[in-house]
Formats: sequence, structure tokens, C-alpha cells
Amino acid sequence: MELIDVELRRIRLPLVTPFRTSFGVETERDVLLVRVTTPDAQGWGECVAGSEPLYSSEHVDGAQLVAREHLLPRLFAVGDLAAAGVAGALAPVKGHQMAKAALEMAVLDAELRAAGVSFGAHLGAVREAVDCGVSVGIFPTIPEMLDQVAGYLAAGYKRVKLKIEPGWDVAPLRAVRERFGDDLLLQVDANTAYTLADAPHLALLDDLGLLLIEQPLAEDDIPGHAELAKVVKTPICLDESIVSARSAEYAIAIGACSIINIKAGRVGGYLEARRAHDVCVERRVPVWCGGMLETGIGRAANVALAALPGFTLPGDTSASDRYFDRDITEPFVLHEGMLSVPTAPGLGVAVDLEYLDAITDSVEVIGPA
Ligand code: SMG
Ligand code: MG
Repeated sequence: MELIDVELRRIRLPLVTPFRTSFGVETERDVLLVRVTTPDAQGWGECVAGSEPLYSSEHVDGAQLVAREHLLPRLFAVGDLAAAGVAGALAPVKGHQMAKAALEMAVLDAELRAAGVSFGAHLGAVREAVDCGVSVGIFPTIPEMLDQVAGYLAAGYKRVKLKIEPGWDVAPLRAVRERFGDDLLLQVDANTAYTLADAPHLALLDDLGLLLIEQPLAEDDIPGHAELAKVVKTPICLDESIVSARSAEYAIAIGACSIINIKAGRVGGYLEARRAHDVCVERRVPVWCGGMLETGIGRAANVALAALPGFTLPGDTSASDRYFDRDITEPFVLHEGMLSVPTAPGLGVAVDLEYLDAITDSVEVIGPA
């Protein structure tokens, strides 16, 4: 495939409700979109980096700079480009998984659109629709959080993930159990807000019947999670720590986690995400698809990924209206707690270009040197 040019476009989409985690609050998404043009098709990618480097070391301005200055020149230098070759071409650049993932996604979309194959079919999807959970941020008060959860349950979400941090853990969780009962599938995400010294406190969560506790300790503290797993009974799930299929393999090997949250952006692309999935399946470690407040572009790919056989737990793959009043593709709508996996070629969704232009902050088009 020949790469004719690549558009890097920044859009701004307000969130329907502020989303607070242990590391910060998001009120709008400042998204870097990638559009690649090849002789046969165009392809879209979405970069999941946040506006500040708070979830991980990447952020959207940095991702755009790295894409422009370091990644795209390497892609243009490849004579006959294929999505399967993107990661290798970009490997000399260390890190920057989210920037790399966005470029690979756009190339893969173009390739699959040209070939008439859907993302799901290419990745190995075995389901037509996927079970959806919803991630609930930290609220000023417990009643406000309970109202939000009630609304999501009324909409049909199959499990709830509560964001936690020191001072917002046991009490809100008990309140959720009291109001919604013990059958609710409930899990928590600390986004690295605790240390191993908090192990006795985190063990208090064991009585709450949680599916898992996600990333309680620092990103680089994989051994600490293995220690914590000896003290708490709630299964430990890693998110931030898993930056490649190999890191998943190591984390599982030392007993740092018994469940993994897979995010394509965090591991450098959907093809590496599939390899991480395969590693987990071989080791009988359940996985689920994480979310980064994606637009319809990223959501289409996530829903396809979540349809792979090892994704046995509901993901953070919520409907478009959980995030935005208006999505930039046709909206993803919840039906009986599930989202349908797109079946049309590539991502299988169409970008609303008129709306996109209306919410665009900047566009740069990069060609071969
Ligand atoms: O996309 O529904 C979503 C958000 C899911 O909680 C979510 N993501 O650590 O798993 C996580 C967070 C990271 C993003 S916070 C801006
Ligand atoms: Mg997480």
C-alpha cells in the first residue's frame, strides 16, 4: 500500500458529564484523529492520549509531535506499507504506544476498507455483540454517585466499575451494595492511587463481592501487585502496567494479576492488543476491553476487539450517549446491555465530516519528505 498523505486533526468534544478519577477530572475530550489516504481507501485512527500526561506519560500534544516528527517519516519511508508492518517500522522510537497505535489503526482501517474486511473479522471476533459495562467517576457525594449508577442500570449496563481513591472507597461501595444488592456485577479502578502500605485497607474491600480491583498500585510496581495479591482476596486486574503482550506475560507469570484490562492504545495498537489477548487466553487469564472515552472511531475498534473469545468480562465499552451528546460517527446504542460489532469493511462506521469540521481545532496534512 502506498501512503499518499496523513492528516492529523484535533477535535474538541464536550463530555455529557465530568469524569473524575484519582488522577484528575475530564470535562471534554481533546482528541487527535488520524486520517490516512492511500490509492484505494482512506482510514481513520484515534489517539487515546489525554490532554495532560496524568493517566500515563503520554499526552495529546506530545503524541501529535511524535507522530509528525518521528513516526510519520518512518512510515513514509516504508515502500509497500501494510498494517502488519507498522509496529516494526516504528519500533526504533521508544514508547509512545498511544501515538503508534493511532497510526497503525488508521493504516489498518484503510487496508481493511480496501479489502472489504471488517475489523472484527480481521481480529478474530466470535460474537456479533458485546456485553457492556460502565465506568463511574468519583462524585462529590455518595447520593449523587448512586443516582448516576441508577441511571446507568436503568439504561441496561451489565456491570458497574467505580473509580476509587483513598477516602472514596469502602463507604461508596457499601452504599452501592446497599442500594443495588449483591447481584450487581461491581468492580473498582484505583488508577494507581494506593501503595503496598494500604494492603490492609484494600483487604477491607474483600467483603464487598467485587469482580476485581484494577490497578491499585503504581504503573511500574508489578512486583508490588504480586505482594498485594497475597494479602487481598479480590482478584487484581492490571491496566496501566500492561504496555505490551510481553508485560502481560511477565505480570501473569509473577502472580501480579489474575485478570487484565486490554487497551489497544496502551499496548501500541490493535494488533498488539490481539497478541496480549492470546497470551492471556493461553494462560487462562480472563480479559476485558478498557476504554479511554473514545469517539465512535475508537469505539468501533474497541467493540470489535471485545468480540474476541478471551474477552469474557463486560468491558468499558459504553454507548456513545454515556460520553457525548453527539458522536462523530453514527452513535453506538445499547441494546439489552450490549453493543453490536460493526460488520462493514474496516472500522465499519462513517465519520460525519460536516460535524467533524464544526468541532475541529486544527488540521495538518503531512506527506512524504
Ligand atoms: O471509556 O468509559 C470509558 C472510560 C473507562 O475508566 C475508564 N478509563 O483507567 O480504565 C481507566 C480509565 C482511563 C481513562 S480516564 C480519562
Ligand atoms: Mg483503568
